[in-house]
Amino acid sequence: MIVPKPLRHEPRPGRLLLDDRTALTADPAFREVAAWLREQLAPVTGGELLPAPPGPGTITLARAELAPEAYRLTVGDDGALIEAGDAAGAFYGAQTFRQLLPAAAFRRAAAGGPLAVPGAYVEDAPRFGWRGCILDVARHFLTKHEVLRFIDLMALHKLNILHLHLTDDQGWRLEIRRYPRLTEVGAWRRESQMGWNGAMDGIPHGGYYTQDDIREIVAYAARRHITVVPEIDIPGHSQAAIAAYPELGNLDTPLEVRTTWGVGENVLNVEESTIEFFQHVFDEVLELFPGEYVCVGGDECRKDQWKASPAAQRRIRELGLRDEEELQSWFIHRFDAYLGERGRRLVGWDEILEGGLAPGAVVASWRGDLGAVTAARSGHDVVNCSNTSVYLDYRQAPGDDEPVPFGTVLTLEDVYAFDPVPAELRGDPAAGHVLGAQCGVWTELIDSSRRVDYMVFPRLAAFAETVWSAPERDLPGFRDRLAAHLPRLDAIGVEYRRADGPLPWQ
Ligand code: TNX
Repeated sequence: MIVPKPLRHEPRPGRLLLDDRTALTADPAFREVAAWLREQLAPVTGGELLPAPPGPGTITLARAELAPEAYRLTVGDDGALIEAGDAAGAFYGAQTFRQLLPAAAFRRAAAGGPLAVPGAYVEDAPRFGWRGCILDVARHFLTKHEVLRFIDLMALHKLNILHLHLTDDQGWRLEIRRYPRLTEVGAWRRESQMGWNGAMDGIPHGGYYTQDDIREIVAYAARRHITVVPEIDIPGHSQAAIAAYPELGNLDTPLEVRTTWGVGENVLNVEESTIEFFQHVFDEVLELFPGEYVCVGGDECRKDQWKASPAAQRRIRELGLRDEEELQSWFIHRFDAYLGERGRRLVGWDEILEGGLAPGAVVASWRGDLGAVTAARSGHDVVNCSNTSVYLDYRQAPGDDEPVPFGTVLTLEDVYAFDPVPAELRGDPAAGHVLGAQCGVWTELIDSSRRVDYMVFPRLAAFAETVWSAPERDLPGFRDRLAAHLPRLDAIGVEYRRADGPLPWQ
């Protein structure tokens, strides 16, 4: 019972017994995957899984002519064979192999006897190349260790993109050497609003990642075949940066790091010095994040201050623009050009479609399916992040006892029914522009790692099937797989939402 569902999974005669003498041998191209698998299995078998020639009882990672990320796994009396064409495929084969073991194999202690792996043949490859999750560490900070743990949980579900939302009105979470106040001031807020419209809690909140922390997170993710896509959200959602450097804003009066939720009116000004400031920020971001994609946000930028600002109006006239929408588009284009010159691709929320968009830009579409359809039809690659289907900050049930009672109800079944290719695009060649999907973990009301667990699991298992598995849906089959999967989450120590509702919550 493997999650996400593989393309093919058949029982085979025989079984493999793992114990402290089990050997593990790998093609040199898969050395890192072998090291990772040893780290997972050694505490459980009590052995070192030393290399040995393929033979009875041995786990072998071998190369084969297979597509990127694809793998084949064969288990029988004479051992386990994981075949792949690249290290990512070998890694996914190793993840599936772990799931063939009893759930006790997900603990970090000896299983107390040999572990039986039933004979099996698995053939597998992902449906989409972009299998992502947005983690908002700006509204509520997650410690480095919590992020590393989250990366492991993503990898268990064969996700490969961590979109890290590093900045917002309520916090700036990334050390920038050139502008230390971004974290000295921008990483801390006085208090937070309780509930979407609630009273203030009076409790200071904050935290940030040093550049060394980020290098560690990126390397840790890379070893699990996950690319971290950083997001620095501009020109809206920027109040924490303006609090640190008031010259970035449109007002004469100082601002504090925002303490309430919702879409704020404090946005960046459009001075050349502000664009330069953020290009300097991105210079450091690009050093830290080697992946091709870099997100500049671009969502929910209110135009009130630009309308009232003589400087912004002058800019509109100088550039011959029609209105503030075009000003925002011009702003985003500046960063598109900047990133393009450095061999990167811009990712932005679907508002970047308004007022024209640079051709290479990738649209992260969040407002239902609409942005995805528009972006794909106009020839842009798109990642479907639909808030009506995969926003995991939305409540899971209507009850008053939901610990995070935000948004419309989005059940496990709703997430499972999601298709990254919107219905309107089916049969349309433009569907080829859909790179995949990302679920969203926005954290206005998710103020701890425990709550992340509760909101994300087990819905992440359903989401993983929508991006990895074949498009056909089989809800009873998914429920069976999930029944086998939950004990794995229990063994890891994930406090997921139970089918019968929340446990008493402090
Ligand atoms: C919309 S998704 C936002 C976020 C919020 C989220 C809450 C997006 C681009 N903007 O800033 O956190 O809704 O669900």
